[in-house]
Amino acid sequence: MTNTDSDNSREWALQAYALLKKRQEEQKQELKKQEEQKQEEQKQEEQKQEEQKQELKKQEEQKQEEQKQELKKQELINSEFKENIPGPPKIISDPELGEFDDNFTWSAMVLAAQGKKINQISIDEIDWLTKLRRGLEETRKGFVTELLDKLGDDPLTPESLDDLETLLIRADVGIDSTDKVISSLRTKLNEEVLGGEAGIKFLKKELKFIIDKPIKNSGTDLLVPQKGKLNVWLLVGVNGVGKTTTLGKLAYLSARSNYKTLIAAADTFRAAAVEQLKVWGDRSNVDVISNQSKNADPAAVVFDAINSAKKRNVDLLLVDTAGRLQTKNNLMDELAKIKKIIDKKVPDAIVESLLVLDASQGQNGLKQAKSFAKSANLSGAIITKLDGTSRGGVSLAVSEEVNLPIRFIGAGEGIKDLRPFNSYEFVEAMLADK
Ligand SMILES: Nc1nc2c(ncn2[C@@H]2O[C@H](COP(=O)(O)OP(=O)(O)OP(=O)(O)O)[C@@H](O)[C@H]2O)c(=O)[nH]1
Ligand SMILES: [Mg+2]
Repeated sequence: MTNTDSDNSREWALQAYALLKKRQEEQKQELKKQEEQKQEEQKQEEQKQEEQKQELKKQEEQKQEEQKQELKKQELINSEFKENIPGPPKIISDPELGEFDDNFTWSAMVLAAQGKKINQISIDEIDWLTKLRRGLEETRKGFVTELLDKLGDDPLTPESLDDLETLLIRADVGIDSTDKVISSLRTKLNEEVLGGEAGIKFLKKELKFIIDKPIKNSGTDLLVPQKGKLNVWLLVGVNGVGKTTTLGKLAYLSARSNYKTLIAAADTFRAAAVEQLKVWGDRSNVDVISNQSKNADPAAVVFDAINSAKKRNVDLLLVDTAGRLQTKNNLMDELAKIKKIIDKKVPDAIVESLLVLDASQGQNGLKQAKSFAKSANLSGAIITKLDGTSRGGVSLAVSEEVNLPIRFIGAGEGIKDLRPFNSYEFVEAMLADK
């Protein structure tokens, strides 16, 4: 090998090395590039994954947001619905505590006699009993006062029984009830001597017995809506006796006792009836279902009211009915139609047909009761306008001759002037000695 060869060889080797180096370098670069590319791809992949993750997260968040919105919407709907559900009645101020007078003492004693403790007595109760006692003053005047005057402290005699008979009839107690009471007294007199006070005590017991009989027969001492069922109370009676007013007071009493209450304005005969009811509904925060169109069918109003009552889980649906129609037959047909709708739509509803009677109509009221009882399948009576009438005794005639349990009594035009009937309080107020 010549130098030149060797020089050439060296040169070649150098070149080869250089080439290899270059190649290696290139390979390295390539590898680096690949690596970088790989990293880049990986990065991109990671980024993509990240993006996907973000996207998924976003979607998830969006979904959650949508769900939240939906929930909010639902809550809003619910709250709107709740707003539509009759709420508690507006606060109606408590009556002021009056003087410590005769009315107060009498009322407190009546409550105590029924087992009430001092800390259980409310101003409302005192106020009511005072009203009842005052209301029955006229009935009492022509009766107890005269009786006590006649009797004095002397024992009862057969003659004083004749006087008592006349007084009872005059107070509209009715012939049947009067006969019953007088004959019991007569029997009693045959057994023992009765002084004036003992006579009054015995009389109270007898009157209470007469009033209590239909109540006991009905199996329910106090009429209240049954929870978990739809209770429908129809208020029926001739015009002007106080159906709508009584319904307003009942709506207040019911809402105040936490029953979900609704009113059906089924008196479509009298144009102003719906407005009158709405005023009462507003006072007690109870909704009124009505149909303002002319000649609306009362049964159709009841149909709508039942649908509404079911939707809102109502406990008590109060139905106002017309008192005057073209004929009495129309009135009875209409009531029958309303009842049919109720039976068909809610067969398990508890239906009460309550006859509203104006005490001041005396014997006329009794006639109405008899005629309604024949055709309207009544389950109870409500006596109104006991304030300021001398005919409160008609309550006894209704119990004895029509066999209707008295469920509520009204003694005034105010929202609180209606109470569940309490025979003890009624008889005590009717025969209070002052
Ligand atoms: N003093 C007194 N007035 C009452 C009582 N209840 C109702 N009234 C009055 O009696 C009048 C007639 O009452 P409404 O409730 O409209 O009688 P209604 O039976 O619905 O009458 P119609 O719808 O025409 O059949 C109104 O002026 C009432 O304020 C009560 O207990 N005492
Ligand atoms: Mg009315």
